[in-house]
Amino acid sequence: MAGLATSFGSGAMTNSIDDIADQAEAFFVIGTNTTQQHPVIGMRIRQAVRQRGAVLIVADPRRIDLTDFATLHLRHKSGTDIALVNGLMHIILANGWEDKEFIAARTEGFEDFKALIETYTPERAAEITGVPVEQLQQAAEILAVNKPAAVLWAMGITQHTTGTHNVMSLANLQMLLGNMGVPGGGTNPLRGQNNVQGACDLGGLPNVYPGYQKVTLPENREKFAKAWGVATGDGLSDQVGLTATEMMPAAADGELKVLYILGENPIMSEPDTNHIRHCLETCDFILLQEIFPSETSPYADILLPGASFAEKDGTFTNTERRIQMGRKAIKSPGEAKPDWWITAELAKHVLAGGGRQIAEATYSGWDYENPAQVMDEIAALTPIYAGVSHKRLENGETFQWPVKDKNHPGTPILHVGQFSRGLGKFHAIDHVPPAELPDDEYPMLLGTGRVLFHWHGGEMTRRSKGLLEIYPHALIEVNEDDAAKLDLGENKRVRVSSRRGSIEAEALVTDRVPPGMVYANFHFPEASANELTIAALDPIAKIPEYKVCAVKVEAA
Ligand SMILES: Nc1nc2c(c(=O)[nH]1)N[C@H]1C(S)=C(S)[C@@H](COP(=O)(O)OP(=O)(O)OC[C@H]3O[C@@H](n4cnc5c(=O)[nH]c(N)nc54)[C@H](O)[C@@H]3O)O[C@H]1N2
Ligand SMILES: Nc1nc2c(c(=O)[nH]1)N[C@H]1C(S)=C(S)[C@@H](COP(=O)(O)OP(=O)(O)OC[C@H]3O[C@@H](n4cnc5c(=O)[nH]c(N)nc54)[C@H](O)[C@@H]3O)O[C@H]1N2
Ligand SMILES: [Mo]
Repeated sequence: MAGLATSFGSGAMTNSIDDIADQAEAFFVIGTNTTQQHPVIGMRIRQAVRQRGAVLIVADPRRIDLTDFATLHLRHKSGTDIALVNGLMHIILANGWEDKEFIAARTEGFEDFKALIETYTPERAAEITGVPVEQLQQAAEILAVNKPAAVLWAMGITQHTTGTHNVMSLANLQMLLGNMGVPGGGTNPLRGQNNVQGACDLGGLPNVYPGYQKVTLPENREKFAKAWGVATGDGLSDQVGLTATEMMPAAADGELKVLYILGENPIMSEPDTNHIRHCLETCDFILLQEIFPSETSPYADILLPGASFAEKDGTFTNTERRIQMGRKAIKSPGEAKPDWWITAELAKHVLAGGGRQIAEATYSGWDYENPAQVMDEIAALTPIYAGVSHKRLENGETFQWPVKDKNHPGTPILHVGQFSRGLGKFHAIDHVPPAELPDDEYPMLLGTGRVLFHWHGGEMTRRSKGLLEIYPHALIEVNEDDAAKLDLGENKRVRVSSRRGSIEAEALVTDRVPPGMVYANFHFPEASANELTIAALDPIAKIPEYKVCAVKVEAA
């Protein structure tokens, strides 16, 4: 789901956690609830502010915990990040605060970009975002004075129909300020799942082979066909495949007949649950590989038991591109097997069933004995992982990709001296409103996300007694003014409805959300935010607009 392609190639942090934490003079934290969702990084930011006086700007519609440590909280309306950042860049340019040397030497497309930015006067930006002009001025000045500044973001930026453009705007900002390729700066998407970075790196995306090698390039297809023993003529497809969010409607249309779902719980995590139920019911055959029976299992024809992280060896690649060893600590229950083993067995059976054989292959042909062999194959075919082996990791080495060869130490900062595409490109990006905004019928804005105590669909965390004691059921954040208007009374139950569905839960009456906004999570099946969300997708990354839709809120 992640894997946002930016103008810098892959969607990865350009810098390391250490160098940002130790060397950023300022942090621009936009759309990441860092202390709750990336607590280690959140703690490092708090320390940088408290212990060495780093300046923190938070841009978030909600008053998240980090705002207590911030010099400035820009509380813009959800879905107006482009207008916000364009407004800041307008002020930077108007004052001559841009890094002229960096722009001349390292970038292109500046003139077109500048022409668009000129139209985002502070007044216009304030009008769209709801942030006062004085705060925009103050934020621009903080970024101009405090160099380097690191920009950090997460799902508050990407989960929009303008997600890719939101990211490009932040890249524009960092190039304008000359904050790229230096310690303490950079564009830093905080990746979510422990190994989402690794999954994207190794081809868990519909358009690339491992290491972001495009499937549309004939030389890449040839290389992998040869290595994998795909018979000539058979060939590897030159077509870009479907994203998870495109597969669901394709299943409902009958275009897609079989779904192999591995480590995902779409009934809880995909947008518009009613629609997802329909998609899964329509699909001919569903194979689900899980560590628990989940809300999705009733839709599966076959459930394959996977071994959990603690029951297998392998690597995780974390948010700062760091490749780390995970080791088997306990035995798997029952018949559970590591995912790599199940997938390899499945592949062998599919090949045999189709009467096909693997031609002479440079690599295994699925006969792996252990995950170290899988990594050897990865290294041989994936330039950014070329120097990675379990042996090096077992010897205590630790590295961030690209790791160019067996002696290469890895790469803590990307784009030092040069961007991967040569010159960094400025993009002229206009504000476009979210797909569905409040109206008379559904007058409030719903945002969705997570809480510290639970993990996504809650399959894992709802099995923990301790966590359930602290956070036993869904809570929906409702502003104090709205709660008073709704006359919620003692039991504080609310019904929240959208054009797609309806949920009932207890309200958390708070000033964390502004008036007119409610915030729900998707940790509990009896009141999951995704009953309400809209399956409107970013046209480039195909990520859903989880962060904005229109709802009506009533006392229940
Ligand atoms: N405890 C816990 N930790 C997790 C996870 C979990 O489920 N539980 N999940 C992991 C995963 S996979 C991910 S992707 C990350 C997600 O980490 P985050 O993205 O930090 O978490 P979210 O709660 O989705 O939302 C982030 C913030 O975006 C803000 N926001 C909403 N709309 C907008 C907007 O229009 N603009 C801006 N600028 N901000 C907006 C929200 O108020 C919220 O504070 O967390 C990871 N860490
Ligand atoms: N409304 C709303 N919806 C969202 C989001 C949001 O902010 N708002 N965020 C989105 C984001 S960023 C994400 S990442 C998704 C996450 O959505 P999912 O990926 O669906 O959620 P998870 O709970 O992380 O993982 C799914 C399942 O994997 C299983 N599992 C765990 N370990 C293993 C393993 O080793 N092997 C196998 N085979 N299975 C395993 C777990 O039991 C769990 O049921 O949710 C998305 N959905
Ligand atoms: Mo995520």
